[in-house]
Amino acid sequence: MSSTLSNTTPEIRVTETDCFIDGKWVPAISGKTFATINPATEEEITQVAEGDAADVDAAAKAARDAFEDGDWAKMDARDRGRLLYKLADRIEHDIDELAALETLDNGKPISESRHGDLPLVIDCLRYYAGFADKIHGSTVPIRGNYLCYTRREPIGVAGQIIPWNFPMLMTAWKWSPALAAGCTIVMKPAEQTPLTCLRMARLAQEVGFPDGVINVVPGYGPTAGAACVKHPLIDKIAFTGEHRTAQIITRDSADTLKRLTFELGGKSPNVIFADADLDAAAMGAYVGLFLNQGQCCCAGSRVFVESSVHDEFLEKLEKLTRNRKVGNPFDPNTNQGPQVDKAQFDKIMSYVEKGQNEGANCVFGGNRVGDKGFFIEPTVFDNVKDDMSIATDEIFGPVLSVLTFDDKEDMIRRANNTFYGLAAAVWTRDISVAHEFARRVRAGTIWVNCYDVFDAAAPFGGFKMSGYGRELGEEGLRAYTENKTVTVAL
Ligand code: TXE
Repeated sequence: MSSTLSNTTPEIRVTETDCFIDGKWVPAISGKTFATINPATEEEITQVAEGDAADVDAAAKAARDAFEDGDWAKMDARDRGRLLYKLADRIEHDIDELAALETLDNGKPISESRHGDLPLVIDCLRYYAGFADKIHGSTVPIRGNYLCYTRREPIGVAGQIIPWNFPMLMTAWKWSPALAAGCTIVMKPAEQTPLTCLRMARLAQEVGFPDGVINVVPGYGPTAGAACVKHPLIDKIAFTGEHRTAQIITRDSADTLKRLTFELGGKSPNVIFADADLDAAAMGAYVGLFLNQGQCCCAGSRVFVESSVHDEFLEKLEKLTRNRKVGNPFDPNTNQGPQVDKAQFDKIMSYVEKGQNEGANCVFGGNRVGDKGFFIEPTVFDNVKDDMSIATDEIFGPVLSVLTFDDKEDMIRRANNTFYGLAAAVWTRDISVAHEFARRVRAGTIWVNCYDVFDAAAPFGGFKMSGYGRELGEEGLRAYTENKTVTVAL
């Protein structure tokens, strides 16, 4: 591992810091603001409007009006799709600037925001743009002399609450299906990373989305977020974040019986059989955990290796980890930037300590990098046991746990021995073992001989405490629609 902390941050234009409500950029009604921090330097980037219940109320009313009445309600589905295509084109035009803004606010390496996140953002918008005029109902052959048909209608006003790990991509995952379906939006971006979501709202305004269709209220979860969850004019909450927050949202939404979709955390097993291509598997374990500083809901944080190839595998993994460049996220050669904030940094370091105290063997990393910015060495623990906290809890940082197995049955039982069920992967040349694993492991996504392969067309979401509902694909679109049955006497 090497580090490049000495490089400086380039000049980046930060122009959107207010709430965006009903097509206007407005300060929070309370006049309050909060700081968003550059995690690489710990310096304030700018102050941002701190919206709360009053701002959410204004946003919800604007979204309701836009949904019930006005240009959006009257717009043909195909024209909604055209607006989504235009937004995708506009983002593509500004891709370098948007990638830099994302890296500034979140800390992820510029190579990832420019060549990973942003292309997926654009792809997602285009995928759903094409769906806007293909949302069909069906005719239903009921008894008697009737014509019966169904209509897929937009669910209404969608409240969308997103985390900080993929700020623009989560915005795209939420906006694209909602807008294609004809919903309007009140979005609450994460308090750590509000800037790219606000810029996307500016671009949406510039390409012609009518006022009130997209509203963004930056602020904190228990105030602005909770206000979205409780607001009677909001029909649905789509949330990505921690399962404990989802439990609060479930309770808070009971009075208004909101439709809920949740994409939550994970402790995903990444299983390597002795017959696997070990170079590919080591790379899959390395990328599957360290991508985005380990801040991925689907991170392969439990790497199970068949005992007979443990030493060979570990050697390959260590070699990859040793070459990982940690440092200034604006250096195009950097592989790993800082964690998003001090709270996450402290949480991760406490797990490193727990791993050591519980008897796991730290074979690589385990320390802070430098003394400014929230940088942590890529860390590998070997000899991890199933009941250690580093093997049970979501760490959400660059801490990889290696466990061993000898028996397939036992491994599948252990892979499933978690209350999460977001993703899992298996590395083997045996097609039967691969498909058996895919069938028996209870997770929303299974990767075979690959990891972190995402596509706007492939549904994503969790079993068990990793959430419910799916994002992306046709299922992601359906989550923004209601089914209406119409029966006509003939
Ligand atoms: O999550 P929160 P945090 C996990 C990860 C991480 C931990 C804590 O393990 O270490 O969660 O991160 C808003 N009503 N994941 O604290 O609190 C909040 O403002 C309504 C997994 O950031 O869930 C933010 O916009 N909203 C994960 C969003 O919820 C509320 C991604 C997420 O914040 C709220 C992030 C409330 N009462 C963290 N409280 C993943 N699945 O990808 C907070 N929020």
